[in-house]
Amino acid sequence: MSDIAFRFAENPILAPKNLPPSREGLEIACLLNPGVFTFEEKMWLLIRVAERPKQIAGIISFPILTKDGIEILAVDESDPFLNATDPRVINYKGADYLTTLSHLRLVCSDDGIHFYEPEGYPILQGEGKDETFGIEDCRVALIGHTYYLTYTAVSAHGVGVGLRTTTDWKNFEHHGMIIPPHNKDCALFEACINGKFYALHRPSSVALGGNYIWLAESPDGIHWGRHQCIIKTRANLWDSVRVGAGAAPIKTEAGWLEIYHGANEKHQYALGAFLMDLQDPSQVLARTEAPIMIPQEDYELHGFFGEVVFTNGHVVNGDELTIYYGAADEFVCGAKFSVKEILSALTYF
Ligand code: MAN
Repeated sequence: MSDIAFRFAENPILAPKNLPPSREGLEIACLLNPGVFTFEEKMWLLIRVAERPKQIAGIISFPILTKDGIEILAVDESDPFLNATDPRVINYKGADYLTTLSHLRLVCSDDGIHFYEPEGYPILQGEGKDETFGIEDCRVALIGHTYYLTYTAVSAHGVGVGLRTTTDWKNFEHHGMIIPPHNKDCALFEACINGKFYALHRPSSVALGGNYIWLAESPDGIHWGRHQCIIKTRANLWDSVRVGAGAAPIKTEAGWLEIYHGANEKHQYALGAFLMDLQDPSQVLARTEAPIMIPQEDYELHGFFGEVVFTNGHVVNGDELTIYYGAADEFVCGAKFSVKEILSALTYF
């Protein structure tokens, strides 16, 4: 099976070995799922950097943030109270922990392919009691002159959506958790519609309902209401178990085009697209049946968590859509699409 993505020949463009860990004693396990924006005529990525302590044979150790800094928890691999079958999450004595602690790191580039860490910009770390297991998968939306950062805030309280805003990438205003657990994959529209802000987000439901994409409205981009479920999983298809929004919807003449990820029972992550009405985005007009991108390259099939392509950042230049994506939960990669080709792959309802 092939797809309609044109992957960068240089992929992966960033791997864990390309960045230094944020502090001594930690190693970078994964670089993944960057937010993307342009600023001062450069292309920028806000990368999720997932770190863990250097592992010692027979012991599983993982970091959490406390108000005094990083604390390392260590459990013997043979401990009967430990379940470590998923490389991303462990369960110990009935409580879930992440095996890695993620922060967000800025890198920039002149050509969109070769990225470096600029001097004088901060690392974005989890802060406060709702971010003790880290912050992840940040979408960046430019609304007016302000960048809105919507990211996954993780702690023992659950997984919710945090918001910070900035205009200069050096000073950040913290708005706390804007959508409480369990919720992630929050992408803001980059324009108001009839005076209102809009966002896509993804609550997770264990019993009734499912991992569906919802739309919300806001008067100010901070307080959200009028939530409506707009995209569900589809039985027996590539997006049968969970779906979640990518980056900000792309405004086209046909409607708001959203690139989203879907996963099946085998936790294989692929990308698809759907189209919302320009004036009333709660009206979904069309959706792709087949994925527009599936894991197929070695760096997408094999890594920290294989068979994953996941995007939450892109730039649009006329018909050219450049997505940056996490491959196998370990590498940052790039791919180009034709917006027209995605639009013609849609099936209208
Ligand atoms: C899932 C995966 C992980 C992530 C956690 C918390 O288990 O997406 O990569 O760290 O959720 O968001």
